[in-house]
Amino acid sequence: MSARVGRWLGISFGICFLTGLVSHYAQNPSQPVPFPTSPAWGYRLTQGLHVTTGVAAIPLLLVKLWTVFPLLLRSLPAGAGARVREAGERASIAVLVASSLFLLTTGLLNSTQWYPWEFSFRRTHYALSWVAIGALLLHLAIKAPTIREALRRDVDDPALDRPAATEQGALGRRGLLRATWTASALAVLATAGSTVPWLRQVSVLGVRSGEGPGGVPVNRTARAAGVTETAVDPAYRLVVSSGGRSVSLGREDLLAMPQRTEELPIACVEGWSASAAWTGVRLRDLLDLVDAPAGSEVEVTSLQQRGAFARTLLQGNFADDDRTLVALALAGEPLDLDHGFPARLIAPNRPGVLQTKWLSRLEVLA
Ligand SMILES: Nc1nc2c(c(=O)[nH]1)N[C@H]1C(S)=C(S)[C@@H](COP(=O)(O)O)O[C@H]1N2
Ligand SMILES: [Mo]
Repeated sequence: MSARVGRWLGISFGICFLTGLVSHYAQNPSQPVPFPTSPAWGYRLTQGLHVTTGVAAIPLLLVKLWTVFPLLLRSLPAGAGARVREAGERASIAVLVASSLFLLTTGLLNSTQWYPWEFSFRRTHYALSWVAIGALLLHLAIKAPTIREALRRDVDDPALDRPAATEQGALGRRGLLRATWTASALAVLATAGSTVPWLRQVSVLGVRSGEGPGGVPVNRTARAAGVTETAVDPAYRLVVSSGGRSVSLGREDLLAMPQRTEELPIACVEGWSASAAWTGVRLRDLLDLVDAPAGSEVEVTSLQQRGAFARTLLQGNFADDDRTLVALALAGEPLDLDHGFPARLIAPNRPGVLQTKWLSRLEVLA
């Protein structure tokens, strides 16, 4: 049972770890190897996989723990050497279990947009993912012979059982395996809807599964960001600057520039995503107004005064990409206040947290 459930748990953890690395790197301001701007849907896919495999792992981990739990409570074997080895292995399992539970719990709460803690989610979740993956690899190395042996045998074969486990319970092993796969599949269906449009109806657990203006859900509202007045102020200006040069543009000025429409997704780290047609000014056209050199990094500032996403960094390859827009409209309608009116950033293959709304400044960094 443990080897069979563990195989899928291992696959889920592997995908979750790799896609997590992608997400962490994509959010790093400094990127020695530039994060690619193509395909535009890349981050949508990797982050959807990240959240989905994490959710799938929850029932798998619970069943896995249930099947091995009595083993962890056995008394230690006789003999100093065997005792130290066994204690060491159990300590590594304790680290694996604790870090896995931490990752799945914080990840799940995060995907429901509930952050009942003080620490930085991203940094802590990332650091512990290394702990978990290290402990997992150690565990796999130690257990490899047992796993291989167990997977070769029929699941009902009692040869590898601990002595107390041979008595048949109400639910047979095949039954429990089927129940486990079903629980995992249901958990996936219940969450994946926030990424896969036709699953929206069945996604009871998916946050942001509802529709927002233009068919795109709203994350933080203008009210929550405290911009309800500044965003509609007739004196609004977007300031674009580079070195000593600077231009200041109202929404009418932006609308008078050549407009481009791009189909680009918003892909939130929390797992939901939605693709839409955004219309606005090419960011590069704005940078050209102030003669910003190619490859310039741009500091993007929002009208929002507080919060981690009020200011973000746009790397040079994103700034120069033809599809990166200062969006003024969504799905053919003027941008909704909650989607970032009067102007917001939208770039391909970029984590949602960096798609800054309610733009006030674009400042080219030297
Ligand atoms: N100024 C500002 N921009 C922001 C945010 C924010 O809190 N403040 N949230 C970001 C996050 S986390 C996401 S997922 C997207 C969501 O955009 P939407 O609400 O238009 O769907 O906006 C991003 N832009
Ligand atoms: Mo987000």
